[in-house]
Amino acid sequence: MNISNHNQALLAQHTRRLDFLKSEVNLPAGILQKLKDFQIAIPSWALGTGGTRFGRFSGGGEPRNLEEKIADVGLLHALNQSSGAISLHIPWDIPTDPAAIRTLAAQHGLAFDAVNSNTFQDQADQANSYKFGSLQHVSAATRKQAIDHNMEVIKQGVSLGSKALTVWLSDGSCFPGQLNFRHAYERTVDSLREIYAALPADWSLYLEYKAYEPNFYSTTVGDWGASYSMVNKLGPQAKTLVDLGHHLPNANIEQIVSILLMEGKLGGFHFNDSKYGDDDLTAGSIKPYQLFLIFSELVDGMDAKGMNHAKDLGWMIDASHNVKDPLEDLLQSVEAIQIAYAQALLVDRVALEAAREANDVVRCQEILQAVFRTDVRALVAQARLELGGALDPIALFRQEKMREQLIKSRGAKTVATGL
Ligand code: PSV
Ligand code: MN
Repeated sequence: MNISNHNQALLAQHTRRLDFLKSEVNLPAGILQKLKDFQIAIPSWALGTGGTRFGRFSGGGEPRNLEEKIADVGLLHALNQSSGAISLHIPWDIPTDPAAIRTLAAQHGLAFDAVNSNTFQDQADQANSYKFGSLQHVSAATRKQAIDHNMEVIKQGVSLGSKALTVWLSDGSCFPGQLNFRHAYERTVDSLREIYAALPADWSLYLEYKAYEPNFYSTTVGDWGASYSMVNKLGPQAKTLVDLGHHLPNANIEQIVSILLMEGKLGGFHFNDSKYGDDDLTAGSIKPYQLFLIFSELVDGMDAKGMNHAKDLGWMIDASHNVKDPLEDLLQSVEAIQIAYAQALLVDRVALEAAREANDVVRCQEILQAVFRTDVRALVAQARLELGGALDPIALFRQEKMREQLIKSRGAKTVATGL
């Protein structure tokens, strides 16, 4: 891939755009370094075309194994220099030779982000079914099986150098009366306690919540309140994970984030976008203003606590849908996240606070929207350029016919593991 030729061809236009931005906006010191440091983990399950329950339309050249998934993320990282980590889902991805997998990832400049357990599907060789839940299950044997699985995932993660376990439970109920909510909650906490006890000292446990699906009446970890109360019971290494698609319609996610951060219990993020529910659409494709407002709260809350933006929260994408080339889609998601982050860094917090204290509602909106309407793409591209990435990753992906090459080497009918 010839990144420098590509950049050379676009350099004059890029410089013009960046100069214009600099003439319009005062760039705070260190903003480029912050953008350069900010890495967003790619989920291994987003590298193939996502399906719905109605069908799956593979675009071809999908990774057939973990090695090929790592190669795909390596390709993304080479293009944008901001996707330097991969998040694995066990057992969709099993590192049979962890040392070799680590070496391969390191060759691509990749680290291993949070490992994800899966007790929402039954595996062929498993003794007890998760049809009626896993960590909440009425049967102690089923709960134990799910706990053991999580412990096994921690072990796999340790062998790869991961530092966090993400637990998402589909546990809940489909009909009123089916479940004793209190028992389900208590059993889940007890099971989580056992998993938490198996965490290495430098690990975190992220407890992800979701309002509904696949259960349609109740979900045991259904909202941030349930997750927050559980992680508080577990201990300091347990934190809440916010997946943008997991809220009831119109939830004020930026406020949720702000409160969790203030309480020291925000652990990580799954970025995506949606119109209706857990649609798994490209980050920033439907509600870019919401994404910016979320980042504005994140930057404000992290700065208030002196946190390191790049390292102190887990940043991951969790999106995978039916119609786009997955790699192009991920490039779009990463860029949308970086744009929102860059804009959040540009907010004049002193002026905003002063306007708030004066109850100047109009001014508050002006301050935020002036930033949101500023085109910061040249700034994000400059960060990529300085890191050795491509000025226009998607254009280069297409120019170099990368999907065609993947189809040629892997075949047109490959299907990656995942949903
Ligand atoms: C569930 O909808 C979820 O957001 C969880 O993070 C899962 O691990 C992931 O999607 C993949 O199915
Ligand atoms: Mn998720």
